[in-house]
Amino acid sequence: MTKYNACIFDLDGVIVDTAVYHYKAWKRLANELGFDFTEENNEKLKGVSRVRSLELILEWGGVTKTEAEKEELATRKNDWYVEMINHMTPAEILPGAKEFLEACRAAGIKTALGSASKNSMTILDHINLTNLFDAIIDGNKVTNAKPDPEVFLKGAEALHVSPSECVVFEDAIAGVEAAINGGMKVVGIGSPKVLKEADLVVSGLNEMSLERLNKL
Ligand code: B16
Ligand code: MG
Repeated sequence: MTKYNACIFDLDGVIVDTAVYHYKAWKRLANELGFDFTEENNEKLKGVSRVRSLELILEWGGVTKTEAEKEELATRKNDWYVEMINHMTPAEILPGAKEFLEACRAAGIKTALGSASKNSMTILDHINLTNLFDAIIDGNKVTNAKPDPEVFLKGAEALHVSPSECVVFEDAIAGVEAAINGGMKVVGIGSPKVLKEADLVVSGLNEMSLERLNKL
């Protein structure tokens, strides 16, 4: 018997590191607009939606754009980003992610994806992990961004479980807050100094086991 019936996984920073591709594409856009974009600022965009990311970048660059221009800029960035993720392979799956997903499923624990990315399906297909998720809730299916719990609550609903039966895996502060706001347990992926509110923090899914899950 397992204590929890479902695990919901964020994508970027938990299953794969797509932040490097987001960074390259945003930097290229910022440079075309005449300013630079640092890796430090890129950190602040983890888990943040595409539109909100663009608004923050324009703010940092001291640039104002109309809604129509913003739409064009977001599309331009996304085209470069998609070009890069189209070359992703299963070798880019973060250590332990596939193994932990398989262990969950073998133990009868349902799995869902809960990501802000509208490109989630493209990424999962390229890394060959689509089949390990019972439900996929991505940026195309939600209207409220994390820390709103919508993405995780929709995940629980799709898996036919209550929030108290779920454990969320998240690398972003806003994502950890979203899980807590949804009444779910949460495992932070990253630094305990940053993800202070998580029930447990590990450096990657390679540090997770069903035993640790049951102790939450
Ligand atoms: P897209 P996650 C997030 O993924 C990324 O961390 C964030 O940097 C990105 O802006 C967001 O997805 C939207 O991505 O432009 O592909 O729709 O961490 O929620 O899996
Ligand atoms: Mg993330």
